[in-house]
Amino acid sequence: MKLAYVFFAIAASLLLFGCFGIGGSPQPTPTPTPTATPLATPTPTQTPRPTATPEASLAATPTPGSLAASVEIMDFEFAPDSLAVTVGTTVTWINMGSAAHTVTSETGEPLNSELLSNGQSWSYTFTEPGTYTYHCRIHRMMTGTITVTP
Ligand SMILES: [Cu+2]
Repeated sequence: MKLAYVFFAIAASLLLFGCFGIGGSPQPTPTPTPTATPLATPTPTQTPRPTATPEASLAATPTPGSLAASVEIMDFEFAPDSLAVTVGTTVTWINMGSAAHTVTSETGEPLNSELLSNGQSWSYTFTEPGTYTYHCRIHRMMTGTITVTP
């Protein structure tokens, strides 16, 4: 009777132990795998609206201080013989011909170069609007006009 009791006790403890071993030891509860947060759906890229091309920029106004123009003196003409510039423009005449020439205004006007031989140049900066006609002192048929606008 006593033996049976011991046996029972052992069996019971084994059973308990076994129970404990199998189901007792708390299995680590699986940490819930974080559900992948859905990637932010890419916002559709805005289709670039065509930028309005500024039409005014086509007519670029020359920067003050860098106004320059030139006239070539040929044998026997000014090229171009008619030139339009804005106030503040410096016009340079360059003698490309073999003969000597001048840039000379009609009486009372400011253009009055010395005699320019081949390769020499002469410049004048126009500060007043107006129409400036000129000629070559040596060859009176050589004429030119500079029109200066504000
Ligand atoms: Cu001349």
